[in-house]
Amino acid sequence: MKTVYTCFCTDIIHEGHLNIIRKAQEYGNVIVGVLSDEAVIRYNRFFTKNLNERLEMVKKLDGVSKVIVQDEILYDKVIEQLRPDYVVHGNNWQIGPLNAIRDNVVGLLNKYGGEIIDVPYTYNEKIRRIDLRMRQKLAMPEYRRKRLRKLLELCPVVKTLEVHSGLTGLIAEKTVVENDGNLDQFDAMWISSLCDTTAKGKPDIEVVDMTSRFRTINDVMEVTTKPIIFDGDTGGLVEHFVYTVRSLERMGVSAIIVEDKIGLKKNSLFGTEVVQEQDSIAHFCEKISAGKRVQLTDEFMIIARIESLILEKGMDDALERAKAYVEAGADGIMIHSRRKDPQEVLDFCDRFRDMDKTTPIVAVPTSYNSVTEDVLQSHGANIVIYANQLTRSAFPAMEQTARDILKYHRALEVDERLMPISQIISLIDEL
Ligand code: SPV
Ligand code: MG
Repeated sequence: MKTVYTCFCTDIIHEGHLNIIRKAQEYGNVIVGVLSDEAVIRYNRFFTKNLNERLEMVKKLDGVSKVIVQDEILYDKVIEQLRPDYVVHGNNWQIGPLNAIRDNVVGLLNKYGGEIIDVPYTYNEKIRRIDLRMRQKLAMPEYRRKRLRKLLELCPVVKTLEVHSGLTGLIAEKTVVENDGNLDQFDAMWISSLCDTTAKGKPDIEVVDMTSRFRTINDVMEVTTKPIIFDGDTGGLVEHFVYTVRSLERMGVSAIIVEDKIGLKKNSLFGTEVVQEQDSIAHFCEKISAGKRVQLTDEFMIIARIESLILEKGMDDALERAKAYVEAGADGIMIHSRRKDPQEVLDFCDRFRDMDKTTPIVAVPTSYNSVTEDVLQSHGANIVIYANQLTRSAFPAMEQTARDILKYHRALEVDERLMPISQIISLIDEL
């Protein structure tokens, strides 16, 4: 009897999957791989069922002789282990980023004469609705909120992109790339105070009130499923901060990052060029503890952001604060720097890890952008935030277009660098 392998990356079985199994049965004994959480998060949406539930779901299907876990997107391990005569998959993997996986399978099967069977992909209105429903479930607060903690367990580094609108949210949500034969996507979204206020044409000085910031969150949440890290600036008065924590947690935000500045906060990238005051350790600890006290779930995170390096108060001050903030209940530490050289951030990470092996570290490599995620991770960073690059790339493009329309008195000259509307609207899901 020949062996047929197919991998299911799903938490719901529909006629498309049954069709694959029927087809596979024509070739031999059917083994189904169930893709692990670690693997799926690099190119698809999260699952709403855990691995055991997914394994049970597939075991119940008629025509399946064995179920295994496939814990990598690429098939090297699983094909070496099973040496299937055939690998069956929907032909949707012949196009787009999934084609990299197909190429990987073709290469592996060619080594010993295995064959690939591309089954016409079943996609109809019913399946579209099922898929949409699963996505919308993931957007619900109870599914979304806990996902950042889950990602911290699953990912070597949680890749986070700045978003400030529904459209930028969709870019963070849907961008998947193939790179060196592997697939990748962002894990989480950062609602930056800089970019949120810039999009509203206002300075980054806490002048845009929380109600307005929450509207941005809501716009993003309406169209995405990925977890959200909210830039809470200084958090304001302790008496106000507790309300912010409660609201964010209820909305399904996963974390707030609050910085240890007080009074009129300015953007950190100005450093000491403007007057900015750092909070006392005792008062900032009080703020963290107050936030932790009002939190209702174990899922929400309050991450303390240390401005000592920005304000040139030195490494020892940064480390002393990190220790105190964790003791006050902080679920993570963000260390910020405006140097071009990543060394001071890496030194902080090393020294913090000497005293604390587990508290997540967040890094924002805006000015020290030569550092890679791998290097940050090797020094103990867990979350990397690309805090403003979407805004900074969109602004010059829009400004140039405005200039050129004025210059030519028509839009023809700018047209070739514009995305067709049909492509933009293909990003947007219809209910
Ligand atoms: C933001 O994105 O608003 C931040 C990061 O707080 S930074 O602008 O570098 O201060
Ligand atoms: Mg900010």
